[in-house]
Amino acid sequence: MTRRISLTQYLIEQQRQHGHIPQELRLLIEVVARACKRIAISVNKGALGEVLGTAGSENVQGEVQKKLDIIANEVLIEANEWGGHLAAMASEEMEGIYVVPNRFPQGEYLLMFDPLDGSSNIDVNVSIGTIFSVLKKPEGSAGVSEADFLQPGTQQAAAGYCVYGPQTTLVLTVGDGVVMFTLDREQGSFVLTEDEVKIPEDTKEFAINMSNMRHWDAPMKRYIDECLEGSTGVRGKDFNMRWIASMVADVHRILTRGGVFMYPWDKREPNKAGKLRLMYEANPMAFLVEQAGGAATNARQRIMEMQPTQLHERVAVVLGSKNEVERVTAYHLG
Ligand code: AHM
Ligand code: MG
Repeated sequence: MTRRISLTQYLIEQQRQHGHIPQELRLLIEVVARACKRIAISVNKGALGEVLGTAGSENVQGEVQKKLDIIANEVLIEANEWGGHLAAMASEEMEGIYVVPNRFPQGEYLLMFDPLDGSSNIDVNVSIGTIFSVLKKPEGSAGVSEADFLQPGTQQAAAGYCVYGPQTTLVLTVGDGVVMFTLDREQGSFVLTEDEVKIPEDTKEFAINMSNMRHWDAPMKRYIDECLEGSTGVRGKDFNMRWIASMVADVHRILTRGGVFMYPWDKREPNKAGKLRLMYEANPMAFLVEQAGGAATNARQRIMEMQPTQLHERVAVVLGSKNEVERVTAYHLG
């Protein structure tokens, strides 16, 4: 019989044998995984659980909140606030940071999340997910404030996502490669199903919302035009396209078989750097992708080296197979 390793076992081994993660971080990741299991249950119930549709409110980014956005946010906060491993949390669905209430012990970590990424796919039964990023509170700072969160992605202690699709899969990095765990519903536990995830350096598959093409800048348009020319053009090969409109699902495909994902700056809202959020979407995905041998830039510089200035800061995103990300970035710099 093949030996199956659970998430708990994997984390304990990381803690004990490899000294990669302190006990507090292990606990934190386990709690996030447990919250994801609860979110998966709500997602799976769908209309039967009366969780579909809009909640009748807007988040800080002016986006209409779905019922599941709010449910997932509450599940993550409730699960994480009492364990003693966190100082504060921040979420796409909350304007300010959520400081762990005084009645609970305070820990050293900061947790950021997009509770339900790909919200537009909730009601149509297409893959969605939870994205999370873990930072350590800067040493010597008394209390906790929003400024403590404004650290570059290189400082992340752990990052991951859980994709709710045909399978529920938790993908994780603690800075020692990328591992994938599939939820075993009968056992109720996450089981290691992919070790040493690697993104091929080359690809013939790109992911971008083509309907925005007329709003892109010239280097972005050049890259896609060349892909579309196929084997008769400068690239000398045919490309395939996928766009799920759930970053988690698109990144999951790229971690599985390669590809390049792009949500570039565009002229629709020229004052915004991009659509996606740096702290709880781009940074955790960049960490995973780099740990799997890929690359992640904002079309000009490495995403993980960007110094954030705001919690809900936006960023252009180009990530995935290394050689394609380098090409897109070179076109922008050139
Ligand atoms: P969300 O966090 O509100 O769900 O928005 C982020 C999502 C990404 O998952 C996805 O890549 C993108 O928005 C899709 O945007 P668009 O509908 O413009 O194609
Ligand atoms: Mg999102």
